[in-house]
Amino acid sequence: MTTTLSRRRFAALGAASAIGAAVPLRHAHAAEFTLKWGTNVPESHPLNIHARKAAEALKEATGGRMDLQLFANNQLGGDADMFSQLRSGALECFTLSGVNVLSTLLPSAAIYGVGFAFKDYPTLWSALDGRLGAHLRGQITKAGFVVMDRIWDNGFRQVTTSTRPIVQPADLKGLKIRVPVSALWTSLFKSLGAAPTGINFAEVYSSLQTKIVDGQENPPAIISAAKLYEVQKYCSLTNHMWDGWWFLMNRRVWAQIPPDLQETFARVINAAAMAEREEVARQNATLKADLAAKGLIFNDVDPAPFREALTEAGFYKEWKGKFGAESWAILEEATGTLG
Ligand code: X2X
Repeated sequence: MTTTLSRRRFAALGAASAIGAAVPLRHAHAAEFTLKWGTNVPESHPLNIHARKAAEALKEATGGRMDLQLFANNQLGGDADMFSQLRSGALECFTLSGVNVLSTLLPSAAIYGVGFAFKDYPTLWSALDGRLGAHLRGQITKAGFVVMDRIWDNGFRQVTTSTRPIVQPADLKGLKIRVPVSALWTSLFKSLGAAPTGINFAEVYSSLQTKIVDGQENPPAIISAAKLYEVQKYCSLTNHMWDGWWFLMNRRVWAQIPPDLQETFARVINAAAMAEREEVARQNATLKADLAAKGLIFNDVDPAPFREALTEAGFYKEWKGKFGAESWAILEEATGTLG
């Protein structure tokens, strides 16, 4: 079988060079490197749209030597499952939140998710494509993973509920709200007086539907892709934190890939991340009208009293202590003084 394939490949090469054309080898043989990529959001989310485009671009750029197979929407299991598959090598690539699962192994990865830290995208991207991002990727690398340079955009997060709009911190009091499985997220909402429960994204729709929780928080692109408007009534524009996905690979898998292909891979993935950021920004700007038409009731939120409530609850002080003075200083270099 192998002989037949390589002979065919040889013949194809000969034919192509004889007519001086680009080698149309892409589908003539199986890929040398087949990599599975798991994501935790529905197919229609820009993360998956651009993941599929990246897979095409990679096939093209490597003449079919690399095949990236997307498993979107928690097909391989929830975040915790995919993370352990990544660590064992059963899953080669996983885009995951630094604040969510990654922080269960590497607590310092959560730092960009500190409540109300970033005020807008320009501040955020200059930090994550700059010194803060480099600092975090250094820690992720030390923890044993390969991480691509560009973080993918999930977005600024908004609180949705089935019960009431959130205008003041007092409106969060006692609210049963789903948060990702993460100490920082739980602490943020506890400090604001809510009753948070850590649940993997795979179970969010059903836990809202069955009223295990009354609220959740995510950016518009996810509220839309996961159809959370079907089980939620209010969307309060709290912008309480930003989150994104680092593209992580299993280190042993990466080490088997020759340097030229590694370089092509990184170039294609990072370019796709930049295109995904543009698409998410576009959606987050235009989706409000669309979601309102589907029945979600929106309200604006002044972040100042929320920030004050967090300061009073000792939230910033506690997390500065946990992350350490050095990392906190790098964060504040971008955000200004917190707390
Ligand atoms: O779990 C979530 O809410 C999600 C999809 O936004 C994350 O990946 C953190």
